[in-house]
Amino acid sequence: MKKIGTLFAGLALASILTSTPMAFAAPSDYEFQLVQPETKSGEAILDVRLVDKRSGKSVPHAVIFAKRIDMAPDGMEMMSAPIEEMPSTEPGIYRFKAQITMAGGWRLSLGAKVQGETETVENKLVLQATQ
Ligand SMILES: [Cu+2]
Repeated sequence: MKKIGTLFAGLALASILTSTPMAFAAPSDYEFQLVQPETKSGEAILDVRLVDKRSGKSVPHAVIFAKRIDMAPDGMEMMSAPIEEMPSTEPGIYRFKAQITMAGGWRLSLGAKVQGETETVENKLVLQATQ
C-alpha cells in the first residue's frame, strides 16, 4: 500500500506543477519574437510576434509603451534609429517602421503591457541589417 500512496502523491504534485493558472502569469511567460531576423538597411518594416510561452499562442491587444532600436550588438549602443509603431496586420503581430542607417547588428528593445497582467513585458531582440 505504501507504493500506491507514493504514486498518488506523485500524481498530485505533477498536476500542481503542470496546471499553472492564468492569474499567476509572470512577465517571463511572454516573449517577443522577430518574424524575420534579417532586414535591409533603409526604411525597414519589422514584424514582431508576442507569444505566450505556456500555450505557444500569439497574444493580441498588448500595448507597446516603449521601443528603441540601436546598434548595441555591434558595440554602438549610442547609435539609435527612429522607430515608430505601425497598425497591426494580424492579431498578435506588432509592426514597426525603423530607419536603419547602417548594415550590421541592431537591438530592438520593447516594453509592453499585456491585457490582464499587472507587470510589464520587456524584451531585447537582435536582428541583422544587410546593405
Ligand atoms: Cu552603427
